[in-house]
Amino acid sequence: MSDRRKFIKLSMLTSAALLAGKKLFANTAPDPEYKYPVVKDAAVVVSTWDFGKEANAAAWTVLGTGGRALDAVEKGVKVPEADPNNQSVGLGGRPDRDGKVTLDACIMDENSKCGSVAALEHIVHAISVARLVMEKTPHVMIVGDGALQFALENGFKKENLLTEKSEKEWKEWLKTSQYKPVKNIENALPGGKSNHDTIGMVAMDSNGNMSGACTTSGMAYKLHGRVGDSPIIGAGLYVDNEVGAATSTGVGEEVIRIVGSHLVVEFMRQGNDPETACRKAVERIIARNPAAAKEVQVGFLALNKKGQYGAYALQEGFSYSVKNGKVEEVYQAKSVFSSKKQ
Ligand code: SD4
Repeated sequence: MSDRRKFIKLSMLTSAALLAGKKLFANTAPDPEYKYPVVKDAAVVVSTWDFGKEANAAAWTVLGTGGRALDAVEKGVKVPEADPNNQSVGLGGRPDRDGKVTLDACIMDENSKCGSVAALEHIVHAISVARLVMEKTPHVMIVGDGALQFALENGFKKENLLTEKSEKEWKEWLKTSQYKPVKNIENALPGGKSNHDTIGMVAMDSNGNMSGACTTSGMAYKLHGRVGDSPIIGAGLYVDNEVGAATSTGVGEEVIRIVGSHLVVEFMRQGNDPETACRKAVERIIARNPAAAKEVQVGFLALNKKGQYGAYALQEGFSYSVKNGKVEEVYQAKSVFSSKKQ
């Protein structure tokens, strides 16, 4: 090929690549509206499930007095962590199949700083260990024995997290040893009280800064060492201070596959409101594996920079709690599948 022909071919290829690039960019460019103006004093906190209401109240003691969202979410999620009757977070959490309570938690602030612990044993406030990882180490994530060692070196107290109640239930479970996540177990307790799982909390403070926290004992009777979505930045939690924040609950394996919380934030960046962004992420799970999606629960919860919030779940029964200057409520999220429709 002559040099001239080579040159023409190359410039044609380059133009085609540029055009393709332009098209690609046009498809992924952020909505021009995505940089929301900061609404002063628009402090708000949202969290998963109905027990989030109590956690939100604790977070509000920080947000309502002009404090930082990061401090608010840590303080908020410490409430269910310390509650022995909440069998899915911290003290009293259901153990793995070997009878060990192993905790997963992560935290993220308005500067994209983040910290995480996974498969952590014997420490009630996994979220505070995650925060310490964020603030005192060059790392994002510390797991297992290393996480315990780090916590103990930093003054955390070693405790037995397995309560009598959780131990009794585990021994009962051992009789069959059937491992299958039960969808909608959140409706199982009398009086409509939640029996689910994992607190994910995201908040915006009165300076318009966002943070999030997520903490759990994970799926009950999991394999020892199993880690879910909750401590994984982007899966169980994601915060982008320009756009918004999201968190998830449910079967973590499904959330990790689609990097769920990050996906929700990206959908918001494209101009979707929080509920639509959550619905689109749920639909992505279904698109990946329609048959499996019918059998499990996953819920997403999101907050944007305007202080708007929304949620969506695979199955009915996912509730979320909201607190701002005007509202203190528990809402039922919409879902794709419903027992009424089936
Ligand atoms: C996990 N996502 O470990 C957590 C559990 C959960 O509702 O949120 N259940 O997979």
